[in-house]
Amino acid sequence: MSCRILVARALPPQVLERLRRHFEVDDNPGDTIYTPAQLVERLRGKQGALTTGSERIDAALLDACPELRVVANMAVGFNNFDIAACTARGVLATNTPDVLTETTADFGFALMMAAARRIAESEHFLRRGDWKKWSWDMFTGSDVHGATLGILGMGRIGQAIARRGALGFGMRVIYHNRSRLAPEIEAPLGARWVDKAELLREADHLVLVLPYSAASHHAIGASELAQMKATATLTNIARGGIVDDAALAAALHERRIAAAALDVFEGEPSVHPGLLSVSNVVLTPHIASATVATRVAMADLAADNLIAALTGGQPPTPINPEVLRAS
Ligand code: 8YV
Repeated sequence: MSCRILVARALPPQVLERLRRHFEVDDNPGDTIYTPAQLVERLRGKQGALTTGSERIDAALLDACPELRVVANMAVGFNNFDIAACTARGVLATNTPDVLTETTADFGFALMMAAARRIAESEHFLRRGDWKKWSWDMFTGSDVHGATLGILGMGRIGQAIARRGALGFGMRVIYHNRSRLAPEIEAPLGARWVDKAELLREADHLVLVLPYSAASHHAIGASELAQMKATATLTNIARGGIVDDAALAAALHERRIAAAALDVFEGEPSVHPGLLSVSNVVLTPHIASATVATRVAMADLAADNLIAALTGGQPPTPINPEVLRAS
């Protein structure tokens, strides 16, 4: 008998079709966001789940759904999973690294450029009908080429952004990460590891690409913003909660930094009202990985993980592979 799975959100139809060839699929064509209680209800009696960042998999849910054997997140980030709780119960968790790296880096770079060159702000000005004349200082921003690119979190996506900056725009790359990159990765980028204080002090354009955890909560708050240059920009494509959005709104309002660009927010899809009311911030609705090709690749990889895990294969991208070794 085939396994039963829940596909918690709407998916590209061809991927759903592929899953139906292997499993009894409970899907969500209306793309409703389930409450935690609804999610438990739908997961009861299922062996697998395909989730997105919107579904929380925690100890209480796992205890209420003891048949669950694999949770496949369609995201590289997995702060919506309690991995220790999964591992303790022998539940395999998987994510979708690599397939979104370049697409997400493209978007991070685009956001950084939009903040530096005031693209969204000037577009709003034009649409409002406020453009009456040219003037020398109209929407003057700061250069990207030749500037210092600061990267906080130098994993796959951070390195892809560094490549764009160093090789495409002649930027000087500095980064801060728990661990230093191998010299053979640093050298072609001219990338230099610095401590966090130097990163904040030196970066002309600071991009956040670190995973969210209790340790990275409010990694950028009022005191970090105060250490940045008044001309600097801040771009967050990592996770809401890494930036203290209230502190950032205040800093932008008082022009303590020049501009910001945010794709992720604390408590999204709600956005701090202070961010909505300042002009020097570019705001996008968590779309850094949103190209058709990449979203299909992410869904396919999540499906590959589910299919392998529930049909005796080797899941390609496990987060807690120790569960596989133990079984
Ligand atoms: C997803 C992301 O779109 O992969 C991630 O970690 O943040 C995005 O690519 C989002 O998490 C939905 O699953």
